[in-house]
Amino acid sequence: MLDVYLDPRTINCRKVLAGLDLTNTPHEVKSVGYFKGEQKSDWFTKINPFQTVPAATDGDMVLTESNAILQYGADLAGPTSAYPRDLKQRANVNRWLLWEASSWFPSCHVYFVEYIVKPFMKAVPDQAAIDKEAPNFNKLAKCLDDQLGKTKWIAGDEPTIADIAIASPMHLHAASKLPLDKYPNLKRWMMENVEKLPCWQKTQPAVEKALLPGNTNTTHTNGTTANGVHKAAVRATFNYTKDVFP
Ligand SMILES: N[C@@H](CCC(=O)N[C@@H](CS)C(=O)NCC(=O)O)C(=O)O
Repeated sequence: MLDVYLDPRTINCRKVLAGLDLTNTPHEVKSVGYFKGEQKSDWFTKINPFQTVPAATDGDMVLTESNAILQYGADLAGPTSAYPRDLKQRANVNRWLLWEASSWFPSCHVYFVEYIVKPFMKAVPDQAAIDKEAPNFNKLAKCLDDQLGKTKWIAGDEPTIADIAIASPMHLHAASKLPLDKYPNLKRWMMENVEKLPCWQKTQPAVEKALLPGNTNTTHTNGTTANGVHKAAVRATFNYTKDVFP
């Protein structure tokens, strides 16, 4: 059995949950409380010395990297159009997965940190950081937009794990203020394709509840929220900018 260690409220964990659902991969979720810093705990460090979520195990094999977990999960599940077995089609999906991890995630993440994480931490977004990243973001978004002008999904006529991977860093695109209006094909793909997928829809509420200001996550009188997070503890332990960009 594939065990996946994750917190459904983070980008790369949400990616794994949605992607394993797209490929119908049987798996069991083991909770790691990211907002409590459990990814740095002794028990989890033994599984993933990098101290990041997600991670996965299958017997004595340990996998890190969300995209590697999606590739392995899809192969476990059996033939699926979400991760084609034809070598050329698969190579095309793989190159988008690598591009997402190396280029797209880091660029979207600047917007995510400035417009979501910082307000969440009661800090002020840094316009200079956005201005610095904008040319790179626009270059990458234009390439995506061109591709999505040619194909309905990133790698052809069917959704693949590359679509889930590329959509994940954009998952709160309105609140992140990603400038999508300039990229109609990219915006259409995100809002009319990806956001209509059941696997995507199922994984959205946890993210919104945890991260959006004015969210529906009610705080109880003892300070804990509906999903069990103590808001003061969140502010004390969750320093995304420091932890992710030390
Ligand atoms: N490239 C890795 C990135 C994993 C990663 O950085 N995960 C974040 C949460 S989305 C994390 O655990 N960061 C460690 C921390 O903030 O302490 C993947 O795709 O799995």
